[in-house]
Amino acid sequence: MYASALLPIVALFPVALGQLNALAKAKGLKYFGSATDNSELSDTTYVSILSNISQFGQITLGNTQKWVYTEPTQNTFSWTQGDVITSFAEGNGQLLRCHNLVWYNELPSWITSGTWTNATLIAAMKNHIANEVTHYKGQCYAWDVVNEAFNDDGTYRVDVFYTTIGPEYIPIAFETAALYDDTVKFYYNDYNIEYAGAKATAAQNLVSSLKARGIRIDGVGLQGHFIVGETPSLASQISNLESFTALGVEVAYTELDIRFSSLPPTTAGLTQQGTDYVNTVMACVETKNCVGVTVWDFTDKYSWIPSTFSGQGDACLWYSDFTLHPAYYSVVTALGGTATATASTVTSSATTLATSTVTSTSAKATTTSSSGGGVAKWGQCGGTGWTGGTSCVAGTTCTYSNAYYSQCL
Ligand code: 9MR
Repeated sequence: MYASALLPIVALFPVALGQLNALAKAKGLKYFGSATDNSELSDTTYVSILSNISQFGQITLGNTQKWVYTEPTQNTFSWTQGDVITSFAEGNGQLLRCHNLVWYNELPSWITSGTWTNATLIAAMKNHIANEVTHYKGQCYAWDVVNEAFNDDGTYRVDVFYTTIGPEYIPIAFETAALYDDTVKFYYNDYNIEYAGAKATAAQNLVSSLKARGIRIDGVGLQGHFIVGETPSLASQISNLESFTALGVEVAYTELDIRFSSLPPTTAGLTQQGTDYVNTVMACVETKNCVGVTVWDFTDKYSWIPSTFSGQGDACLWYSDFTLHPAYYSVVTALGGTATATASTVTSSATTLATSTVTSTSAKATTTSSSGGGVAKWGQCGGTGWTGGTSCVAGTTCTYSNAYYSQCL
């Protein structure tokens, strides 16, 4: 353990940082969370981070509550995989966002290739919703009842439900879900509704029309699959969130990730990614009735991006090797935490610390510094409320990232 009882030891502990969920809650959110999937839960490093409630207070099932997993054969239900994740979250004391009940994707072939009438598909959909909501009753904070029902131009997405039942499948889904759980929040969830436009307007019209008919809808999930440098500004995100909350629903960012459209990222790109994450997280913090932010997995190791968008990625807050993106530090700082790379020191009882070599275990996000040299590369050097050092080690410059964060780059 210690090399000597007489010598001071500088322990190479991970950097001391604020933690996302604890900080988000202190700012008034209900949670900062992450999606996960069953196969990832055999990765012990991954699990140790995900289980830490200071870091993540909420879990979303990335896949295994979808229709193809839960009702692979008509009226034969399979909860085994979903239950693994709901038990995991429950064991950690984490909230659950349950995802999803009706979506065009990940449907079993008996639905997509079936021969349906309006009446038979409504019956099948109602049966699915009834069974799934009942099974998970009392476990979920929120349910994504209908997912991604609109095209980007605000028209309805054409899928088996729309083609067979028409747009009425959406009110029927919400109305049915409400019969089976009084307490869970029922959400509509979609992407490209994080800024004003035809699709956001369509989602808002849906909320208004459901409410006008007395059908319960409690929330709208804005997925937040963004691209570095193309993420909407803080002000436009707040104003967009408010256009939803004005309708009497809560909102949440439900699937946040901010990808690079080409790799590897540049230093400037990593700084921009931090700004983009901060603008999104802080938009939620600054909007009354925005309840939380969920990242669509926290590490690039398990991100869906590279397999869907070839050549793109590094969209998460942790790299594939579990070191931290600079954006992590930006978010922590914006949430009022301490984002300076510091190391803990351990000294023997009889000695005092004589050296100041500080080494981080996080290769990408922090670096080695020596005594008297200023803030280390990647460290924070400015921003609202910052009281630490403002000059950087030789070879790096204190670079403005956003109002909350400047960084030695
Ligand atoms: O991350 C999910 C990926 O593992 C699945 O292959 C994919 C298809 O089921 O779904 C991904 O999650 C999606 C989410 O359910 C809805 N919004 C878009 C997400 C990314 O595609």
